Amino acid sequence: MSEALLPGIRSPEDLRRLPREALAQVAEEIRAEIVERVSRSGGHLASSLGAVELLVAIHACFDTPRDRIVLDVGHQGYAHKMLTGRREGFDRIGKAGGIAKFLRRSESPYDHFGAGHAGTSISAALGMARAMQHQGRGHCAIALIGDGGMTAGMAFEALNHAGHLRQRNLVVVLNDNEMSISPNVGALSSYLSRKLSMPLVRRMKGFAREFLGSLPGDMLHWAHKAEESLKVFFSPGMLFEALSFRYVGPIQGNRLDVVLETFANVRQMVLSGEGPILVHAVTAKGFGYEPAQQDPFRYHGVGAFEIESGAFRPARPGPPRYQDVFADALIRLAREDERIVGITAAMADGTGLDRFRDVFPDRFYDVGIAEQHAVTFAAGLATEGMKPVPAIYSTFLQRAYDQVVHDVCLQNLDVTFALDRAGVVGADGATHQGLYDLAYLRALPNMVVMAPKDENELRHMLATAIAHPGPAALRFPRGAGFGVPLDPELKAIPIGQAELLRDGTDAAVLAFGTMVHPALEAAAELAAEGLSVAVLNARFAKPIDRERIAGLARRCAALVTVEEHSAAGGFGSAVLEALAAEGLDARVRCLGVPDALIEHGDPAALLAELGLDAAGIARAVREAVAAARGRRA
Ligand SMILES: Cc1ncc(C[n+]2csc(CCOP(=O)(O)OP(=O)(O)O)c2C)c(N)n1
Repeated sequence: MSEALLPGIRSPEDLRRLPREALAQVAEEIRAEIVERVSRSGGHLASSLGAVELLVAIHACFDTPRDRIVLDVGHQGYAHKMLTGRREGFDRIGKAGGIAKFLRRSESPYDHFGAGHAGTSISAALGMARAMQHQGRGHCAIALIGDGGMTAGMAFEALNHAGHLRQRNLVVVLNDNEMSISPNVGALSSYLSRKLSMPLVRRMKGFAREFLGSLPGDMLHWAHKAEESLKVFFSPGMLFEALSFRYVGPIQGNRLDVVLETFANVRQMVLSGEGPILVHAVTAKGFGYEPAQQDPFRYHGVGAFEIESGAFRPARPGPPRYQDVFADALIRLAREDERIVGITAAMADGTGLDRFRDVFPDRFYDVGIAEQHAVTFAAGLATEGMKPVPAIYSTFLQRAYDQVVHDVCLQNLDVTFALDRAGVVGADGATHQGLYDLAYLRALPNMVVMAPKDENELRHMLATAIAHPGPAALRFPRGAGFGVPLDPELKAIPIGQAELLRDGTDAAVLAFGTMVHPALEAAAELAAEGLSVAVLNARFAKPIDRERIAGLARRCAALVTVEEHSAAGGFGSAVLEALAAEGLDARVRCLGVPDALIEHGDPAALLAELGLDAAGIARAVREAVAAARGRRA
């Protein structure tokens, strides 16, 4: 290969200065660099590899950043990051102080819209396109969305609206690789692939062209029209044309010559007011790196690996992950109760529900990236006496809030929400932190909200939530448990009952979920200093164990609440409300996450920085006791 070109590209302007023939080399260099850097630091590999040509071509053909590019989720955007001056940042992607794994407006003037959650790109791009129209600017907005992202309700809502507006300066690029994280689901996805794979379609199109081409000259105009209609009828375009989009495709999205030509034409179409346009690009997830292309599911999000063989570093043996303990407990309960069904919104692997699917394929539902539908679908199942368990990350349930309120809680339906990744998530950063679920669930009528102190209690809480006849949510963190022994039997815990793990008289730590074990450590440390500190495993954030908490408030000079959640509206707030209702004038310090964005970084380091570890809890108790003694003196 001739001299490397990528180091000379600091922005898309540099890319556009290169001759077209050089762009294939740029794409190759980007691909090699993605593989090389991700092999060291981890990240979203397969999606980013599949989108290299699309991103090179979009930046080469459009006038970015004046033309806006909006990436759905942002996980496929490494080529975009490399073309926009962030190559060096890859050494610290997802690490403290480094660049984000997703998109952030604060990171680059080329990230026009922050992303991390799927399905938002078309709405945002439509808003931008509309704003440009209002302001008399002649540029366009381009949304790049995967076929997985397209299963989100929002994407359809946006297509519907864009078609209604006939938004001339909007381009939607559908990156169709038939994969979400696992194989994509849904009628749209099968429609697209069915249409594409029909051999008849290909033959019909060829035949039509020949036949119509042989017609006399004055019929040529009609011939073209007829060919267009036939093409649209037999291609996936019919659907999008019905929504008032001009359909371009299907094109081979990993053929750089093809995508360059297509986007150059599309830009001309936009300039002559022919939008909205949908470009249907068929790509291969993991393209160009054999192991990822062979197994795109395994290489969706990866840790470090060896480039030559594709082999991952062997996982260090350790305690089981919460998600696996959850799934195994659910399988066990489902064996005894046929009413139990598992639901995931495109996260079968992440939530552990793939294990459930293997045992109960008929009682497992992957609804696509459609959290809202997942919740109301669960509500519908519950009305007929089933016991649905939607397993959804804390951060993604945010999208289905009205469904939780209106469809589940107001009707007091028997739905068990398993909220995985609740707490600080680490490398995925601000968009994925599970820090708000207590606040948004605690306010709801009929809802029970709990969190286990460890993986063993998680199993009992799952049994509790499923036995409870109304809505219940249990939140648990990402990653491995504590390695505690697992009880042979699963027992329901009385709703609202906390557990006093250690008695004390100087102070009490009211700990919630993941903070219980650090609180016990802190109490042991403080005992060595002569302080007698009680530790309560609160278990429930709604209803809280008012009686026990009031008792501790009466006995101890200082109370400290601690939770891996936003301090505003969380468990500590519930304690303050309860004490106020009891008329108790207790001194309470609430430890939690402050009202600020929590960025990516190592979870343990982040928690320590936030004072949410044994040392931080001990410090807070010392201060609280000193303040209380000062007050008494
Ligand atoms: C609302 C929401 N739910 C779930 C996810 C988790 N997630 C991240 S990427 C992804 C799959 C996206 O598939 P697709 O859009 O087809 O892109 P591809 O990776 O195939 O290129 C999912 C489910 C998310 N980011 N947002």
